[in-house]
Amino acid sequence: MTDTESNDETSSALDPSEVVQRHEQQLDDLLADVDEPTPRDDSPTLELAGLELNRRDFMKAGAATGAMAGLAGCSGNILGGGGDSTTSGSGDSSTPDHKVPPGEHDEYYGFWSGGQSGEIRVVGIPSMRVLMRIPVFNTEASRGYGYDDETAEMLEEAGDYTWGDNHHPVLSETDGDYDGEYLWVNDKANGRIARVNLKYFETDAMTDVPNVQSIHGCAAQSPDTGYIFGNGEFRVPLPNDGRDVNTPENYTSLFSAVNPQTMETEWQVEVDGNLDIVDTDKDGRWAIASSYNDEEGVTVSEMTKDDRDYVKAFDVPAIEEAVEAGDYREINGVPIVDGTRDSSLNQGDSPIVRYIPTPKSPHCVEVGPNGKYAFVAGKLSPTVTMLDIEALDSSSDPDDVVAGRPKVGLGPLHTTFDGNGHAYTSLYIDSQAAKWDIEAAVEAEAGSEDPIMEKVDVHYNPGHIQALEAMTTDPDGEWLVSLNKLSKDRFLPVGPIHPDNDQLIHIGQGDTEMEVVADHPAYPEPHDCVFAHKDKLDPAATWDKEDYADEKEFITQDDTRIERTGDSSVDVKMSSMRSEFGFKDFTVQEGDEVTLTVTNIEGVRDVIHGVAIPEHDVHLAIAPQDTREATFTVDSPGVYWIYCTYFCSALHLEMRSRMIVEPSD
Ligand code: RUQ
Ligand code: CUA
Repeated sequence: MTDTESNDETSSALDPSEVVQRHEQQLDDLLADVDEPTPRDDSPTLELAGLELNRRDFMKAGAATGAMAGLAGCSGNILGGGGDSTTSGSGDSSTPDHKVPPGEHDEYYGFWSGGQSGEIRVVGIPSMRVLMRIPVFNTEASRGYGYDDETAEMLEEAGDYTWGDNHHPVLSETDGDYDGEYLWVNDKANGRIARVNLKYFETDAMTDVPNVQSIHGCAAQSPDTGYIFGNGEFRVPLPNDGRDVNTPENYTSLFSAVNPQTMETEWQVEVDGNLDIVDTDKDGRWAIASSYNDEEGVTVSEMTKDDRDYVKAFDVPAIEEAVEAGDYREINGVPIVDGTRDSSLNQGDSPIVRYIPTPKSPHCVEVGPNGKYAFVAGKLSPTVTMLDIEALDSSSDPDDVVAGRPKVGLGPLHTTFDGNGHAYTSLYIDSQAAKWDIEAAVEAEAGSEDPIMEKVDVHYNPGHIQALEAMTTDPDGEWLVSLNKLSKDRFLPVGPIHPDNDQLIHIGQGDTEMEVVADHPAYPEPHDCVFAHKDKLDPAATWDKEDYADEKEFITQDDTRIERTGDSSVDVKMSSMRSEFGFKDFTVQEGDEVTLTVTNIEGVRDVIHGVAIPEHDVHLAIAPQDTREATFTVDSPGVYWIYCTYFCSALHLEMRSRMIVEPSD
């Protein structure tokens, strides 16, 4: 144990019920001075016969015990919530069918971050069908990702980690609307940002952001994707090279601005506290980041000691000016501007970073569709603090920046929007989605529940909540997804690791009652999602070989050849088509390093050929008109049947070639 750990933070040999008690106690202490929102007359209640439970008690423990889990099983009825099966039989005839008939397409693309799986998932909305998984920080054999030379090198150059923890997918914008070109996502585990090319639905770039350990919040600068912003969450010594290891007060959190094209980090800003989530206003001047642990502690009790933490509003042009003027220090090749409270750049009327106090260890920031307010959900405070973005510039008193503070319920984490002036906030502790009126919240007293219009139960413990195109200036309403961290009893039991539960909720244009219409088990642990109408994307049906002409040769049947490039290196280049490879066989020598280049010369959509070489850990997946390469060493003499792994025709099984490895003498 180091002397920075305190004894009350460690738990030795607690039995499971003590763990629950300890957690409850910890939350009770934290929430002691937080009033539970009074239930509305029409809101669901948990007053069951003989059971004196309120929702807060019930959900706070995450229904950890068997009895509670059993109770939760009835909650679809008891709590008056939506569907208690995969799809609810709605009584409300205004709710459209979310099912999409066979052969028909969904209206929206949903891009889900895949959490610890490191991937992006493409989900059709409203059907919630998973259409594709795009590997990002993970390797994925079915797409050959991390197996062909190009993607393997990209992963290697970005730190050579085998996994990532992706949280916040963001779409590229032109003129404030999705242009369907790229998606970026952060890696909380290793401080990386990756880019997915939406022509090919494939990760095409990745950067290991210097000087940070963890990137959490990730946002594209509106309206034209000027930067990708990344929040360094964990405070670490700067640089983290062994200095200051035992002086946490010297650790630092950095806000990073990454060039979306080159993926280089252009500048960073050092701040107090640790950064959490970030969004930008609609014209790109302000990047607004939430922050917890402004106490700069290293234990739970230290991190939650104060009632306030400080949102950091970064004045992007002012920071650019400071960089331009040489007002920075450079570490690991990146200009770092001092944005801490005491920085000379933060004195006077136009600080480069504004610090705005908000209660209490808040979690998210989302900027609403008209760009007027940023919504900061309180997490340990039952409120959402609305910041008036215009006042960031005009007012010197941070309190004047606060435009409203409705009391929404317990554990507010994220907020989303329809196009008609309503906000929807996820309540982690209450396991609910709260709908409220934005302008009514500006009018109301701070802490008022009057702006709350409706609450619906979700199952259980939601994190992000997203409505269609809610992050644009023109949200589409209609559907909202609640990404619930826990599913407990909602699905057939599959052992102790449960799926998450992404629930589809009908919201209409904000004029109808919310209705949970579908449960959707999700592989752990999606964090967030973002939606784009299908007309805003234009994915390629086959590869355009011009797109890789500078990097790889397109190999036709006629170009199929083998070339010795050195004493123990050889290039094998061949075509593939139904149902043969360019070579029926080829011969290499024991000890050779083989670079195999294979082109799929087909032009027909959806005819993919795979190239597997048994016992050599080689797998390529090659879409029509694409070319992939794999480099490997042949150490064992013998015959190896190269085969196609995609069932491409009736002669697929016969689509083979032989690699003959001759023994060296
Ligand atoms: S986080 S559940 Cu987006 Cu990483 Cu809020
Ligand atoms: Cu080509 Cu199977």
